[in-house]
Amino acid sequence: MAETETVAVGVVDGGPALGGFSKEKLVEFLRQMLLYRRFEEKAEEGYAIGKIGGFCHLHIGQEGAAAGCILPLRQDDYVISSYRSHTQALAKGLSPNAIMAELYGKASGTSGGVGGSMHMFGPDTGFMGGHGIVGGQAGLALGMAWAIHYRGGGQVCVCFLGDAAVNQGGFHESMNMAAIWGLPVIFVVENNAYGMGTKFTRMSETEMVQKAASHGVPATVVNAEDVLATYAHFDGLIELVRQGGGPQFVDVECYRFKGHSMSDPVSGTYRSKEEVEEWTENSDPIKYLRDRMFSADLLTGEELDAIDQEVRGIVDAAVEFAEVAPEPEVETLYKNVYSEINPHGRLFFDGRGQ
Ligand SMILES: Cc1ncc(C[n+]2csc(CCOP(=O)(O)OP(=O)(O)O)c2C)c(N)n1
Ligand SMILES: [Mg+2]
Repeated sequence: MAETETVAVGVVDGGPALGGFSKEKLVEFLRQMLLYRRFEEKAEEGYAIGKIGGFCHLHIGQEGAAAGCILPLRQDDYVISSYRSHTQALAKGLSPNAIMAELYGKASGTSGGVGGSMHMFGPDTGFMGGHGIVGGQAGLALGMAWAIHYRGGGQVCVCFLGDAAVNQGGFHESMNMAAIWGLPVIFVVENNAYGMGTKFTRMSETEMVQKAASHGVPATVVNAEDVLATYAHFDGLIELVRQGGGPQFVDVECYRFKGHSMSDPVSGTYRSKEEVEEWTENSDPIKYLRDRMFSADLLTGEELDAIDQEVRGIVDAAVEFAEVAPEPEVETLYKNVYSEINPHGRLFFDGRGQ
């Protein structure tokens, strides 16, 4: 269960509330997380029946991190992430249709169907990928934070990383430079305790928050099972960073309910079936919020069903969209691989075998 107990029932703007959030806001959190869950379930199904190929890493169980860290952001703020990022893309405002079409490898996908599950992109919404190299996005986040600083504008860059990324060199170089330049970036570790089949405690002699200490970056911990605490925490941090407070590091505790990827079993030699069952039963961010809303009389069973039906409809429509979307043209195989202009100003791939 979430350890952060910030929730209290009260009144906000004349209406009933939980943890200082209005009923409307609470319903939005629940709706968002249910959308992520139903979307991932459809992705899982699509993969199982061979409609989706390649790699596919699901975010089921970690929805509180996507909602709590991203929903407080502005549209023009940036988010960058790892390969486990379908739901973060949804949270930042990418269309479910385009994300599903990308999973299906279709031309209407976020990356024209050539990126697949690991490479969702939506520059218009500030979602800057979807990156397959563990920790690789840290350096890119640093660059984006530098661009924000250079251009002005008060944006913030949130960089999601897995717990295995904090032992990568590029992560530490990025933290160091962000600190000395005071850049507007929040490094967020979605700490699900495992990097594939290796437990974090087996690959690190120090606690997660200590990773930031040598760089002088303030570090905090929040439990993403409690989306309200996570949202409140990030709302405050984002404002601090936006006002020029410099970088932050957050250890966001969560648990992955599914296997590392669709090709891995849910549990294996590295974690027991009982462990997964325990977390799935007792630390589900959706159940946690739902139950709190039920006990505060802020949600009825009928309301919950209606929200669930609505998001299921969105996801079903995304699948239908992806099913009929066109395949990418064969020529797109050559796009975005090398720069299209050579030093002589001519296209590399102009059919003349240069
Ligand atoms: C530089 C690099 N090394 C190894 C891999 C292979 N690899 C893919 S995912 C992964 C584990 C990453 O775990 P974590 O960062 O905790 O993220 P999670 O999968 O838990 O979200 C590894 C080692 C890689 N993609 N990039
Ligand atoms: Mg991990």
